[in-house]
Amino acid sequence: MYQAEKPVEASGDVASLAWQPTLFDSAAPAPDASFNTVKRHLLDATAWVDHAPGWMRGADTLFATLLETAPWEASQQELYGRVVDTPRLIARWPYQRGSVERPPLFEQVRTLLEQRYRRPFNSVSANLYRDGRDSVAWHGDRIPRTVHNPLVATISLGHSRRFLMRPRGGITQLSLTLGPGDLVVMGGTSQRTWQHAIPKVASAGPRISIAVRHSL
Ligand SMILES: O=C(O)CCC(=O)C(=O)O
Repeated sequence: MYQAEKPVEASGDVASLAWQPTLFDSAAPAPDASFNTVKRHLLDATAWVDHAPGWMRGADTLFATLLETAPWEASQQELYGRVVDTPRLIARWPYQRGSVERPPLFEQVRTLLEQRYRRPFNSVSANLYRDGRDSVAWHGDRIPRTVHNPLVATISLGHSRRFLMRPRGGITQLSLTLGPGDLVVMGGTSQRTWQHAIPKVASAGPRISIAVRHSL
């Protein structure tokens, strides 16, 4: 289905996206080291998802910073033999790319996740869903088979969107509404035997998800 995404020149001024911060969240970004709000959803005997609502304090501030400073790129992908635009922008912070500095907060997030889940979280990227037409189709993250049961964490910023999970090729079994600051961690066999998606919707403001993965 999906082939590798190929970067193309980013178009459009992302900083001008219609963005209405919530009234109460102008705090400095800070993840919740206590993980107090986390709730585990057991998908089956081998796969699970943790959801911690509001885990990242200051989500609106972080949203505004990333919107302006992240290295957003448009890309294209081959879908059923046709080259189409990927319906979202993606920013990557590879270790070896000296010109793009990772925001220091990412290191704090990584440390907290590694302490809690006892696994390395060694890659970070972000998705920008500009409006309700942007989405991510059903997929499991493509992580080398050498990584046993990879963990994938996402932090949601900006407007709320629905996050769906289904057994590979099956019907939706979990639907979470992800609001600003929510943390999701998918674990066990969830990337191998389950799929996840952010479906298109008739209307939505911009949303960013930061994805932190055990992928090397
Ligand atoms: O935006 C999200 O919450 C999910 C992102 C995702 O599925 C991905 O980056 O592979």
